[in-house]
Amino acid sequence: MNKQATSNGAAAADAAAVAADIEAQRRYRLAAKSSDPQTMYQAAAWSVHNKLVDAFDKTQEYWKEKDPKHVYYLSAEFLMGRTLTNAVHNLGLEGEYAEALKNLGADMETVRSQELDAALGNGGLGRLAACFLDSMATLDLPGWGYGIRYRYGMFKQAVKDGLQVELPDYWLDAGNPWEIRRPETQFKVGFYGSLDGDKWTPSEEVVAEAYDVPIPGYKTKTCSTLRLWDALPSSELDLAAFNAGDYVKAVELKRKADEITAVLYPNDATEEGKELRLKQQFFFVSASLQDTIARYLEKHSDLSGLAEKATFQMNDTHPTIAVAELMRLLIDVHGMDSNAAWGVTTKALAYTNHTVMPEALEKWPVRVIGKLLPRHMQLIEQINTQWLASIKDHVSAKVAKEQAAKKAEAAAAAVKVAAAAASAAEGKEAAAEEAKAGEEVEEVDLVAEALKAYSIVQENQWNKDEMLVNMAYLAVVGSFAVNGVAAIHSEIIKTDIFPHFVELFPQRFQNKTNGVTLRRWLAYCNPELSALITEALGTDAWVKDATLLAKLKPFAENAEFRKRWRAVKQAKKAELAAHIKDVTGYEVSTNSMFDIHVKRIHEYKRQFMNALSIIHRYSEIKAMSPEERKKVVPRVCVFGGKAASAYYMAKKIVALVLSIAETINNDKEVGDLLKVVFLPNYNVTEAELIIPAAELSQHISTAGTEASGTSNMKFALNGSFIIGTLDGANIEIGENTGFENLFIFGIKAEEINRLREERKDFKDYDPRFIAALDLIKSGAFGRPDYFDDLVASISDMNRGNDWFLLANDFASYMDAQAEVDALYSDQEEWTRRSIIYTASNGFFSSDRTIDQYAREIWNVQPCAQP
Ligand code: GL7
Repeated sequence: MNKQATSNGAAAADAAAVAADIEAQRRYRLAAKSSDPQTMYQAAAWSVHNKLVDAFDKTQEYWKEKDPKHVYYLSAEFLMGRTLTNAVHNLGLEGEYAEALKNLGADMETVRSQELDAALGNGGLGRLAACFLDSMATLDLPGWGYGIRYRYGMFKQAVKDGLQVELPDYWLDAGNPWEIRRPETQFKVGFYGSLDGDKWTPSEEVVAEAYDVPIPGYKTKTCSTLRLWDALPSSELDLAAFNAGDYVKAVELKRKADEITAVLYPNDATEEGKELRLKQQFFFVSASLQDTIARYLEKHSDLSGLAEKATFQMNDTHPTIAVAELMRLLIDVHGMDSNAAWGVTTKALAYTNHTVMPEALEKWPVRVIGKLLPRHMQLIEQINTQWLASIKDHVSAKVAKEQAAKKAEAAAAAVKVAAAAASAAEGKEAAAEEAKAGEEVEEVDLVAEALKAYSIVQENQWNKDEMLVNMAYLAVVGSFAVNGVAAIHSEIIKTDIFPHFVELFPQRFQNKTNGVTLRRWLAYCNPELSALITEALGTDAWVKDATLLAKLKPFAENAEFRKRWRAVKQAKKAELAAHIKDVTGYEVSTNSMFDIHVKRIHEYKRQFMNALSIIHRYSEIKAMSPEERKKVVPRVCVFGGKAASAYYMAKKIVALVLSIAETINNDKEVGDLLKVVFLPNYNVTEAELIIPAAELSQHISTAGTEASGTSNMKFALNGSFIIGTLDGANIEIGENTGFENLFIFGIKAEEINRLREERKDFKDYDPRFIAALDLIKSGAFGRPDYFDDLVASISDMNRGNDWFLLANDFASYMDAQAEVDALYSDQEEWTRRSIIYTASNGFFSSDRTIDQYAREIWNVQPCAQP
C-alpha cells in the first residue's frame, strides 16, 4: 500500500496511460465537455470498470475451466457503500489513479466524494455480506453473491424541525458504472396461479435479468461477482388489452415487475410480513437457483451431484424459500424423484441465523405462501409431514421417558402420602391405581402435542385460526449446517431458539464469529494509521494477514510511537470535527474525548440509556463550581443511526438526542465540557469517516440481544476503546484485547429472563436515572408531551415496563463511564491501550471468518489463476 507510484518510471508511464483512459471515457462514453467533479468521477469510474471487466472475465473463464466447487451467498441485502476507492486500491492502482487525476486537474478526494453509496442493505447483516464478498475474492475462493438490484436502497435520513424525515434513495440516478448488465442471462419466475395435483400453472410471470457487480480481491487476480437480479415484464404489453384499447391495463405487467425490485424494506431486525417481501425473496432465490443449475448442467449431465459443486449459504431466513424452490426445480423441472431431491437439497443448503429478536424470526402465514406459491406450500407441507414422521420414534421415546420420570416422581410422592395415612396398605393401593389411570390414552396425545414443538407449520399463537410457516425451522430442517454469528449467540440459538433440533442433530450447529474486511475498515478508511502500522511492522502484509497486527504490541511501550499514534487520532478527529461543523453547524473541540454511538436506532441497542447518562453528566456539570469544572474530562458525544420509518419509539429516541443536543450545545455555562451531536444519514461512507476518529465507542445492548455487532470490531481495529455489555462479539473482543482494557458493565445474558420476571416489583432505581427522566418530563429539552411514551416505556410497568432493562444496568453503566474519564486523564496509558486494541483484534478480519466457513461448512478450496 501507499506505494509511491511516481517514484519510478514505469508507474509514471502507467499513470499517463490511466489519464489517457480517463480522458477517453470522458470524451466518448460520457461525451462530456466539462470536467466538473461528477464528470471526472464518472470518467474515472468507467475506466476502472473496464479493468474490472478484464479481471472478471479471466477469473470466470478460469473457474469455468477448472470447475471447482462454488459457494453462493444468497442474501436479500448487500450494503456495499462506495466502490471507487476500494476497487482502485484492491487493483493496486491507487497511486496511478491519484497521479492521473492530478494530471487532469482533478483530485482524488473530490472525485471520490461524488459517488453515492450503494445502500442495498439495512445495517450489520447487509454490510457483513459485503465484507464477505471482499474476503472471498481476496482468498481466491470460487464464490458469488446473489441478491436483488433494488432501485431504491436504504432511505436517506434528514432532520427537519428536530425530527427524522425519510427521503427516497434513488442511487441509480447518475447511472451505475459498477455493474454489467447481462441481457443474455434471464430466467422466468412465476407467481400465484393454480395447482392441479402437483402441477403448478402460475398466473403471473416476470423475467429476472442479471447484473454483475465485479468484486476485486486484494492483491490477487481473482475478481468475483455479486449477481443482482432486476425484474422485467415477461412481455412489455398485455397485447390483448392493448388491442382492446385498455392502455392502463396493457402496461400493468410492467408496473408489476417494477414493483418487485423497487425498494429495499427498511427494517432492521423487525418483521415485515408483506406479501411483496415474500415475492422479492422468492424472485431472487428462484433466479439464483435456476442460474446455478443452468451453469452446472453445462458441465454435468444430471443434477445428482449438484451439492458436490455448490453450497448455497442462506443469509438469515430471508432466502429460506430456497428449500422448497430447490426441491421444486429438481422434481418438477428436472424430473428427479423426491427422495433424491431431498438428499441433494439438504446437502446443498446451509443457514446462518443473525438474530434472536422474536419479531425478526420470519413466519409466513400458510395462506400467503399458499396464494403466492401454491406448489411451494404443498412441498413445505410434504417436507413437514415426512420430517415429523422421521422423528416420531425419537419423540415417542422422549415422551415415554418423561412420563416414566413423572410417574416415578408421582409414585414416590404417593408413597409418602400413604405412609402418613392411617392405613398404609390402603393408601399404597389407591396411589398406584391413581397413577395408572388414563395412562395409555394420554400417551398418544402427548406425542402429538410434543411433535408440535418440532413442526415447521405451526399455529399462530395470537390467532388460533391461522397457521404459519416457521422459516427458521424450515431452514434448519433443510440445511446441513446452521450457524450463529458470535460465540455467545451460537449458544443462545441452541438453548433458546432451536433446542429441539439440537437434541436431534447437535453436530449441525456451529459458530462462525463475524468479521470485517481490513481493507475498507482500516487500510483505506484510515490511511494515516495504516501507514504508521506498516512502518512499524516493516511490511504491509497485515492487510492480507491480520494476525500480523499482533506484532504491534511491543510498540505500545514506545513513547515516541505513542506520540505518533496520538497524532494520527488527532488528525482523524479534526476531519470529523470539520464534518460535524459542516453538517450540523456545531463546533466541537478536538481536545475533547470523542465518544461515539452509531448503529441502527433500536430499543435493544439502548441509545436511550446513553442519552440519559448524558443528561446526568449535563446536570452534574451545571451543579459544579468553576474549580470543579476544571477537572471534568470534556466530551463530544456523537450519535448516528436510522430509525425504521414505522418504528415509533426509535423515532422518539432520535428526537430526544436532537433535543438534548440543542439544549446542551447552546448552554454557555457548559461550553466545551460537553457537546452532543446527532449526525444524520449514518451510512457506510459516514462510518468510514467516523470510526477512525473515535476514542470511545458504545456497544451497550441488553445482554443476549445483539447477535454479534460488527462495528465494535471496526472501532477496536482503529484503536477505539469499547464501553459495552457482555453481549455479542463484545465478549470475544474482550477475550482478545484483555477484559481489563474494555469498559464492561451490566447484567449477564443468563440473568435477563429472571430480571424481566422481577421487574414488575423493581424498586432499585438509581436516583440519577430518576433525575434524568424527571428532567425530560420537566420540559428541560422541550416537548415533554412528545417524550411521554418514551419515558413511560422504561419507567411505567403498564406501558412497556423496561423490557430492555435500562434501569437494571444504569448504575453500573455510570460506574464504567467514571472509569473511562479516569483513564482518559492519563493520556500515555490511554494511548498505550489504544495500540493494544489494534494489535489484539486481527482475529476479527472477515478473511478469518470466511476461511472458517470455507473449511468447516462449504468445503470450498481456493482456486487462484497462476
Ligand atoms: C444482525 C444483528 O443484529 C447484528 O448483531 C449482527 O452483527 C449482524 C450480522 O451478523 O446481523 N441481524 C439482523 O437482522 N441485522 C443485523 O445487523 C439487521
